[in-house]
Amino acid sequence: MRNRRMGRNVVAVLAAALLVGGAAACGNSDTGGDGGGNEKIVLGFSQVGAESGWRTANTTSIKEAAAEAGIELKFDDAQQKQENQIKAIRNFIQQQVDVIAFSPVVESGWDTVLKEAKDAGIPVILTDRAVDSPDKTLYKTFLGSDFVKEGRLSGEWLVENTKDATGPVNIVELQGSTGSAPANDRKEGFAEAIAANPNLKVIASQSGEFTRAGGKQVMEQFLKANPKIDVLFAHNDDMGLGALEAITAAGKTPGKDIIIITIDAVKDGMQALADGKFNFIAECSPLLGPQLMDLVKKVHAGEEVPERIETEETTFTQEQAKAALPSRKY
Ligand code: GYE
Repeated sequence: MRNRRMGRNVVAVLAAALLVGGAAACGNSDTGGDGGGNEKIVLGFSQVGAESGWRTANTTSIKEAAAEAGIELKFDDAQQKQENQIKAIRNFIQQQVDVIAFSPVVESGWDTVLKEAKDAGIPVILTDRAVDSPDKTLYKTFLGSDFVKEGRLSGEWLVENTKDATGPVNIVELQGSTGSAPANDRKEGFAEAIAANPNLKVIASQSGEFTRAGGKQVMEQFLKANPKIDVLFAHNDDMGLGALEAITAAGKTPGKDIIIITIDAVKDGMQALADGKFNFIAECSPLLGPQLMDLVKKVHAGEEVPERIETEETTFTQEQAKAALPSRKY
């Protein structure tokens, strides 16, 4: 539900953004130009952190695309903390950047700071993760994946590949960061899909914070507490990769004794899939930079943009991973 609650842009906001955005661009001019359109657009971007391979690839994509597009990027790493993101956004407002973009670490609690940006006439673009604010005029658009779909595709693959099971299939789930859109939505989509087969049961589900260390540690606990684990569903590759260590240390063979499904399809995850240690990955593309810069230019120019822009993605089996690996960019 969450990702689809996008509202319409309001003309008044657009007009305000145009006016103030234009003024801010003059103020930030690095050319000392005369308003003839030579000024660089200044983008303030607040990143979640550096918790995963996905995040690293996303940061690189944003930095490269900004340079390519001639956009001046003020980049802030929030180290997984909402308070740091709020601080960064307030700084951007104070510096009168032209556009603010951010990937919200959690879904809730953004209304106040987004209202401050709106009052300052600075347009905001959500990238990668959504917020649950009921007021859709607080941001211009949301660029990112359909996380519910990623969870559903993962669950559907499992339903298809366990249809001959005669008894219970015990699933453990490594959730992403608590309260984040991808953790909430992937859980929801997966649960929806596996409901098709009553044999499939999630017997334990806990956050591994989207990190390898978190995935390893929580998987160790899962293995200690549950003698029969048939499937691991990890909300990202990194947690799955961490879990591999715990599974091997417990004397089990990943990909055989325990079926492993993950999300992202970063290189290390794809390698594990090609090596037969993972069984299925639903892709989530981190390469949002070029599309984001395009949107930044458009909202800065006061153009209408779609309220929701969905990233295109696919899924991979072991065979497909072998074929795709050599040309994988991240
Ligand atoms: O799947 C995970 C990262 O928000 C889509 O965050 C992103 C998620 C990604 O840490 O690896």
